[in-house]
Amino acid sequence: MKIYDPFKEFVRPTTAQGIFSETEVELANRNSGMPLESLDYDVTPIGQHYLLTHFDIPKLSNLDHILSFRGQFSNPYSINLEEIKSLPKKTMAVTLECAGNGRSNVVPRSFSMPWKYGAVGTSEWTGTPLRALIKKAAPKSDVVDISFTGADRGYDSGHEHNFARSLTLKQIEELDVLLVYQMNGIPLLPQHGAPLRVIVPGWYGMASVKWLTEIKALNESFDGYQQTGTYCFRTTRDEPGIPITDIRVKSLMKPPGIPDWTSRKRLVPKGEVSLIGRAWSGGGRKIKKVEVSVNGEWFEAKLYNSNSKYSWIKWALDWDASEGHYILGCRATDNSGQTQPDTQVFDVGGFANNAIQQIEIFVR
Ligand SMILES: Nc1nc2c(c(=O)[nH]1)N[C@H]1C(S)=C(S)[C@@H](COP(=O)(O)O)O[C@H]1N2
Ligand SMILES: [Mo]
Repeated sequence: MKIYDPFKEFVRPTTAQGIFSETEVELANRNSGMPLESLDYDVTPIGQHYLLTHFDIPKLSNLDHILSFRGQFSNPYSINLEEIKSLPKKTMAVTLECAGNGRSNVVPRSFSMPWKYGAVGTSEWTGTPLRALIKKAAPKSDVVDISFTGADRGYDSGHEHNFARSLTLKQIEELDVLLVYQMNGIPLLPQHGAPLRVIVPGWYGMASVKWLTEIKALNESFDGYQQTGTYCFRTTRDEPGIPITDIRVKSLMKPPGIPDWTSRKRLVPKGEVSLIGRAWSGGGRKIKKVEVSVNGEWFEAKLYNSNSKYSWIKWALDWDASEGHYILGCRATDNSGQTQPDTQVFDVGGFANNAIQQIEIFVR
């Protein structure tokens, strides 16, 4: 039997709709999603927040951890966690969503983490604004990109690298980027990036580098694999693609009633049913409207405010359910007029799928 050695020759696996391979199941075990009933919370309890880790979770020590500023800075320096904690503190509620959320529903499916709906969650992130630290390092005048490198290393599609992403100075100026060491009021857990991670509010999760060790100023465009090889919208494999940035408008419903253990279909008692869920958009855009569909008929939901411009909001609708079989869905519209599509436009990597969720219920 031929041994497949992905470190020598990368073969891109094909997928079949509705059939998931053992490797995809293993990825789905490592990278758990938020249970949809957790849509009940403004702030997702830590153990219910989704996880996406490409390589291995590095074992790092809070005591020894050092963040280094290198490359084209006039004042490169290193700083430890205690020093970072003594800087001005900021806590922000931010909804994080993986760009691969919904990938399983894109046909044909890209062979990667097979998310359904759960790669989203909202946390109270505490840290210090990145802007001031970069300013102190003083990027030289020809700097075009700032890269952020994590301690985790591995292979993706034949490329060996540490997980790393970049932002331009202008993006750092405009995006309220935080260097984070606490999640929901407690120190970051190893799987969420301890001791130190980046949070880029309003962007898909890939920008929020975990296990941050190095910030580097570059006088040419950053071309790391996680920036240019993946996380780009593509209609064919070979095109350079369009970099993925801010989150598309989206909403999800907390599945009503009770589930069947394996099929996850729902049984709902007839009468008044309170349908609730969350809606969010990227780039600090506000949600203007959420509509709920019951077998294709639309009703407008009530919206609740959030005190953070980067956090999802709650929506609710009371529905008088009569006996029957239903498909429920919800659709958010943001203040730029963007709304969710019925079906997703194809993307090679299955990224940023914000098509309307479908929940199958039986009312008795
Ligand atoms: N160093 C590092 N940072 C990373 C990743 C990673 O694999 N390594 N995954 C990214 C992706 S794709 C997402 S969606 C978020 C997930 O953050 P969470 O696991 O804390 O929810 O982290 C991002 N930061
Ligand atoms: Mo992600």
